[in-house]
Amino acid sequence: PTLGKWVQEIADLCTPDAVHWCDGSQQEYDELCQLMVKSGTFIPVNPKIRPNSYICRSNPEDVARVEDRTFICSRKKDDAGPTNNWRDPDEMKKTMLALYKGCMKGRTMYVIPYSMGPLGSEIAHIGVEITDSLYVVVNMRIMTRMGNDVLKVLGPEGKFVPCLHSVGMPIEKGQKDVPWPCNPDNKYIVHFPDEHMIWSFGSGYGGNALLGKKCFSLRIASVLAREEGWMAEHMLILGITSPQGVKKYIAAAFPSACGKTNLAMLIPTIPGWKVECVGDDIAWMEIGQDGRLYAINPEYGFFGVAPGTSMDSNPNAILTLTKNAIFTNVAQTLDGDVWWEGMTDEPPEKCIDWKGQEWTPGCGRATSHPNARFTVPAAQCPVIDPSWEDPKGVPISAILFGGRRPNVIPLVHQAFNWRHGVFIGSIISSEMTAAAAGKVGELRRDPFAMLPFCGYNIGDYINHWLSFERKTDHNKLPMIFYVNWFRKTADGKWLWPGYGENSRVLKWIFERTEGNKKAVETLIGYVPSMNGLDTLGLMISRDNIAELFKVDVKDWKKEIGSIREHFTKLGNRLPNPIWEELEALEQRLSKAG
Ligand code: SAT
Ligand code: MN
Repeated sequence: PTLGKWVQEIADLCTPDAVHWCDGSQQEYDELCQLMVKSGTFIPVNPKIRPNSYICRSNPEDVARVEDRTFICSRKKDDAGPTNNWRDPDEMKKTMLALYKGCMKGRTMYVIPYSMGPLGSEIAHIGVEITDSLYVVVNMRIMTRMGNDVLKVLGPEGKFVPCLHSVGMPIEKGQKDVPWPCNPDNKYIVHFPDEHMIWSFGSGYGGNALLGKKCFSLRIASVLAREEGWMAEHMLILGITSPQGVKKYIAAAFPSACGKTNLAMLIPTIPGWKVECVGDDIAWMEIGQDGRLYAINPEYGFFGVAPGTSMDSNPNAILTLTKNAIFTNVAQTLDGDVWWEGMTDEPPEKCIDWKGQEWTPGCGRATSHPNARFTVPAAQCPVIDPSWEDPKGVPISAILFGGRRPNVIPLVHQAFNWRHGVFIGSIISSEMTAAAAGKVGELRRDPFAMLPFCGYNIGDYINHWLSFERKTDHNKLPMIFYVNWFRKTADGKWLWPGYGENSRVLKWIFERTEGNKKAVETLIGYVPSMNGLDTLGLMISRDNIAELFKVDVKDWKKEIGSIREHFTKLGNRLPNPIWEELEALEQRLSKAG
């Protein structure tokens, strides 16, 4: 009844031509895809190469998340905190109601009941997205568990997060629709944390429009998690098995487009080790009955960055993409397949680029947008973890933080303890990527890789992290590490090969969680001892290894200034223990010279 009433209210407001309740079936999916083929939104990929797959080209003004158009509308401004755009919720509703009025004219309104997390899992939550975008419907079917089964779990009185989305482009009588409707001048990605509600307008792309993902599973879920004592994090989850058959799970937070998908399904280069994938973007975690931290992947598919994905960089992703995939803003080859920068060594002789124009090598343009994406069912991943749908989650032994830093941050270091680990998470810094509209390459601090995704005051969020120290035995909490695959030499060459070779770092981390002593204490944490990192068979000079683990006092002293500036910006709710960690680091550095 609550759901029906809300759907009716929205239909009255947005005045669509029809309302369609999504049942989530394959037949429905196929029919909707066919509708988009007919309208020119979808181009089928050659079915002999990739069955049941489509290419989609977005409006060039709608290609990424828009952080400056993303709002947290808590009652009090302070509860959104210094890292979020805030607007008064009543004002925002007024503005948006005016935009929503009649906005679905000429379109069908789709109602998508979906579950984040395995149906019926205690950690799972239900949302209902209303949208006028067919693209959103079919992507949500890949990214979430959606349809009739969710309504059954919801029942007549069940709680759900209402998510309203419109591309903001009504079709007037006699007007022809466009392949990618949107409203570039009026984008709003809005969260009402006090009501656990999401309103989005004007964009059809990724996290702006697939509201189960960043909007629900991170921004609103982080609010729920704080209220209910769990964690909603921007983390991949992987399982790693040693040659002795011991299996552990690791969660890792990196900013968008920093290689979470690659790490989550990596193929180790060291013999006998195996990595399996639970999730590539989001982890919901809570303390289990045994006092350990358990994680689920609330998603059902991958929405990964296409450019750079190849049989070399991420073979398991390529093998996942052999069917049932949607490719957005990639190129189409002459034989009707997809291509993007880095997919193969040689570019195609000719292709149609992501804007629909003919492309030849050397023409000076890229074939694909740098934030081009694939959407694909997670279950198709050849190394999907057998426990990836376990409703109680998987026990986490280590948490990794990381970002893109060409210098200063070593390849890997381990926090002294949980509190120091929280400090490390709070200072993550990374060069910005094309995942968000903005200044690509510019360095920014991105605490816990949650800067664009934390739905409340970041100081309170960091305090919530600290509180886990009191929720369970310290020795049952995951160990915390900071990794940086992106170190470069002074002349701009990679210091570390990355990709599958990162398994060497995972191995060291695995062994640390078993109490291995192959580490030395430095001013910033533990790093591998001289022969601690397994480099057998790797062509890397001892100088480079030394460089990768060097803790340069001068560099770190400079870093202190930048961290202090960052902390000051995080505002007066930043917990004292975090300031104390900074002071302790500063003291260790000044004693060292
Ligand atoms: O567009 S998304 O927000 O889903 C992708 C990302 O930024 O990680
Ligand atoms: Mn992400």
